[in-house]
Amino acid sequence: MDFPILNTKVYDKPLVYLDNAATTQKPQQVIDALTQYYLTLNSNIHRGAHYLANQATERFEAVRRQVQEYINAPSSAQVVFTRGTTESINLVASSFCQKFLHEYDEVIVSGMEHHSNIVPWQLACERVGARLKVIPFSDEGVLDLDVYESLFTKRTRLVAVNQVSNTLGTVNPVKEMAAIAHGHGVPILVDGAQSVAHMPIDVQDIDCDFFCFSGHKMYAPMGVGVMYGRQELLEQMPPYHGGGEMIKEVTFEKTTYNELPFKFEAGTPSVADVLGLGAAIDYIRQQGIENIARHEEELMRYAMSQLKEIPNIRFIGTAPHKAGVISFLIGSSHPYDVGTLLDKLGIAVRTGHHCTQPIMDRYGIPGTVRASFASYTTKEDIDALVAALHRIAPMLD
Ligand code: 7TS
Repeated sequence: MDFPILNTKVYDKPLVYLDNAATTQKPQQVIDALTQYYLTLNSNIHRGAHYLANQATERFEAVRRQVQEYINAPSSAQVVFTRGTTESINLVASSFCQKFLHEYDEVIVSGMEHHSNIVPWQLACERVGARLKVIPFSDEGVLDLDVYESLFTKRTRLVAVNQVSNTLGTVNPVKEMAAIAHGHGVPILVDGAQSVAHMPIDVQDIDCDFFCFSGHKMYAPMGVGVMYGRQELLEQMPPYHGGGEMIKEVTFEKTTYNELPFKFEAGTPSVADVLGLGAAIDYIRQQGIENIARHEEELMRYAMSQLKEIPNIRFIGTAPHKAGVISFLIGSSHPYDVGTLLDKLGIAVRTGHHCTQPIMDRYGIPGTVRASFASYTTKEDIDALVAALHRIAPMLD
C-alpha cells in the first residue's frame, strides 16, 4: 500500500476517502522525503557556504526543474514556489494588477470559480476602481463561450478561470479560452488546483500566461504551491513580498531586485515541502498521468451508473467533459446531514459550498455532497459509497 493512511479505521470501519479535491493523501515516498530532509539535509538554502546548505539548495532547485518538466514550462525561472494556489493567485492579483490594472479597467472571471480565484481579483479591483465581469454557465455546468467572448472590451486586462471546477467537476476549455483572450490582447490565468494531478498539463500548449496550483492536491505536502508565469510578464511585474532572497542589493535609498524566479520568493521557503513535491511528481511519473486520468475517467463512468439508481438523487454539475468530482443532493435533505451519516459509515466526503458560494446561488441550494477521486480510488470505494447511500436514503426526507 503506497498510502499508509488509507489503512486507517474510522469508527471501527475501513476508511473510504473520497475527499481528494480538498486534499490528497500522501504516498510513503513523499513522507520519506520529508523525514529524510530533516534527518539528513536541514539547512537554509541559497545562502550557505557549507555542505548541507549547498546540498539542500541543489535538491530544492532540482525540484524546480521537475516542476518545469511536469507542466512543460519553457524555463525553470518561470516556476515560482509559493504556499499554494491561493497564494499564487494573490501574488498575480497583487503584482500584475499593481502594474497593469487601472481605474475603469476590467477583469473577467468565470461564475464557477473557487473563492481563491474571485476574492483576490475583487481586492485588486477595489484598490484601483476596476471591476469584475463574470462568465455565466449552463444548468449542466458548462461555461457560455459566446458570452465570454462578448465580455471583452478595450478595458479588459486579465481573464482568470479554473481548468477544473472543484464543485461541478467541469473541465473547462482553457486552451480555447486562452486563444480567445489572446485574440483580444488579454493575458489569461489558469487555476490548475483541480487539474494538475488528474490530467497531463502543458502550459505551452494551453498557451496560458499564468498557471497556479497547490502541492497538497497532487500527493505532495501542504505548504507548497507553484505560480508559473510568462517570462515577459514576470519581468515587468513588481515583487509581491519584500524580504530576504528577492533582492540584488539593498540600501536605504534604493533596492534592486533579484532575477526570476527569486524576485517573487521572499523569505525562507518550506524547503522540506518542496522536496516532498519533488517526490510527489516522481510518484505521479511512476503511475503515469495518462493512466491516472484514464483510471479516474473509468471510475467516473462507473460511479455515475451506480449513483443514478439512488432514490431522489440530484446531480449538480453534469457537463459532458468532467473530471473525478461528483456533487449531489438527496431529496430535500441538507448536504451536511448526508455527509454526517456517510461519515459514521467510514466514508469521507465533503459537504457545503466548497468555497464556491456563487455556484450555490446559481442553483439556489445551500451546498452539495461531494465525492472526489484520486489515483488510489477504487471501484470498491465507489461500491461502499453507493451501498451507504442506499442505506441512508430512506432515513432522509
Ligand atoms: N482553486 C481551486 C479550483 C480549488 O479547488 C482550491 C481548493 C483552491 C483554488 C485553493 O487551494 P489552496 O490549496 O490554496 O487552498 N479547493 C478545495 C476544495 O474543493 N475543498 O477544500 C479545498
